[in-house]
Amino acid sequence: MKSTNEIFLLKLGGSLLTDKNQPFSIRENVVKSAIQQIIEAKEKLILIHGGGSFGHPLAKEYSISKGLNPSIPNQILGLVKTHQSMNKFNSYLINLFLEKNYPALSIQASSIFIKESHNISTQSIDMIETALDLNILPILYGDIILDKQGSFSIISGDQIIFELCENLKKYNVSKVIFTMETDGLYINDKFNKESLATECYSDELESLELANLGQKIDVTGGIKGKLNFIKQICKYNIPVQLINGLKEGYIYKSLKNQKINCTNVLINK
Ligand code: IP8
Repeated sequence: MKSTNEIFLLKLGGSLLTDKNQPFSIRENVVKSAIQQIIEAKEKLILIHGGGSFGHPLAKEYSISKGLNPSIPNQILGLVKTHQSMNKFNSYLINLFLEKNYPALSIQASSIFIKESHNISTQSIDMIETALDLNILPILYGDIILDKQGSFSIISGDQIIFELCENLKKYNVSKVIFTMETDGLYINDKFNKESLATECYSDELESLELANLGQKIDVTGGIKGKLNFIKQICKYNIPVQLINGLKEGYIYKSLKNQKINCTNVLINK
């Protein structure tokens, strides 16, 4: 049985919730089903969602992830527009929770995290933990991040998850769940056929021969970047599960630790 200070971190991928190739398009049924499953599971968690078609196209247009570049026209305006677009997407999700009388609280990564060169810091972990104490569901999302050295970039949902794993004090993360559009990681097996990696150890992640990496717009590193974060998360002894958010009931089952066809990343002992 889970102890009372254990939580899940659940990431709803932007490519899952939106049509990433069509700006500002929400896959309403997918979003509604995910929210329903989270409510039904009645587990303590922090929800993090990606940018999808609300974040990546704008961030790309203004080259936000590469930082301040005065030669890009209206880049600062593009920076705040990127944030506002994510804010709008996040409000859509928050409103769906509130319509179901479920207490979800939006927390803007751009307001609680700051970068200094390559280091990200936050003073707001107590606030997130106090929200959890009050049985509030904190929801964070991929966002812009300002850099003390007079620049900025993008903080992805995956990076936020890593920062939470690193900084949470009162709560232990029992599992990080990444939802995606496939059952998990597909590899080329020894017969050169694509097969699902149902279990792999964190130290094997880098050497996996991944099949079909996808071509969608992604300013935050795509699947390769994700694997890098997963490896870092595993260093905190936190198991990671990659699941298919399109399969009925999978989010609920994962939150209930029920068996599903997915990729489980195990900790090296
Ligand atoms: O989809 C990116 O977050 P991600 C957020 O988790 C923006 O990589 C603003 C592009």
